[in-house]
Amino acid sequence: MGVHGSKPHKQAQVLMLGLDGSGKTTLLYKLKYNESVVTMPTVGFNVEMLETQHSGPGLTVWDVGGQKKMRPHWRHHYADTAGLVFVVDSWDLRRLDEARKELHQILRYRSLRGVPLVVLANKQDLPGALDPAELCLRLDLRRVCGDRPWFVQPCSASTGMGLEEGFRRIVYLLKTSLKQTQEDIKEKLQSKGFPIMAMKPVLHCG
Ligand SMILES: Nc1nc2c(ncn2[C@@H]2O[C@H](COP(=O)(O)OP(=O)(O)O)[C@@H](O)[C@H]2O)c(=O)[nH]1
Ligand SMILES: [Mg+2]
Repeated sequence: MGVHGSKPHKQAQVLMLGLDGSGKTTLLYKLKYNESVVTMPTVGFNVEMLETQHSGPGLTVWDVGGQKKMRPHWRHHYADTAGLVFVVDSWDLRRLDEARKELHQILRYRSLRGVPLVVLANKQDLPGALDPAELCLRLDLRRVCGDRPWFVQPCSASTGMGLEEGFRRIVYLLKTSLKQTQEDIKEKLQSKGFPIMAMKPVLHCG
């Protein structure tokens, strides 16, 4: 992952959101080029393609500006989103409540129903950063996620720790939720008396 080059066969859109300053742009470029970049507040968005291993879907990752005035634009990206990554500054306890409210609002959108979520508990290199279990409680994730597939990944965009794992996790959740959807469709068809033939997977995963 993180290697740029030939375009992978299938692309899945991953929307990366989070408050301004949580580290979205830093982590995107750390992951893509293994470079620490000096960031400016993102106005608009950055978009990068990431390849994954074993013929999994490639990821098109949208890093959308997180300043308050940019947040109303987040929803324009929801319709095409296969996976959500929400980045949190685990060290900045003063803004956790704001992060929780924004995340809960996102998850209420109809078009994002059931879309897998990975919360990146960023800035773990800073002393006093909340660990994933604490963050999970503070963001009230268990309740708000319901039966949506989700995971909290500790990481540091500065050192690179946990970044690949976080994006591998979203690929894993995408694959499993796709399988689940196919199972649900099969079950529904069967219950309506339709004969079941081998279903063609929508997305071929490795
Ligand atoms: N210590 C530390 N600083 C980070 C980390 N990730 C981002 N930052 C810093 O946090 C600030 C905001 O980062 P940026 O990527 O612009 O946040 P964005 O607004 O979410 O895109 C910058 O000064 C980054 O250098 C991290 O994991 N650890
Ligand atoms: Mg940014």
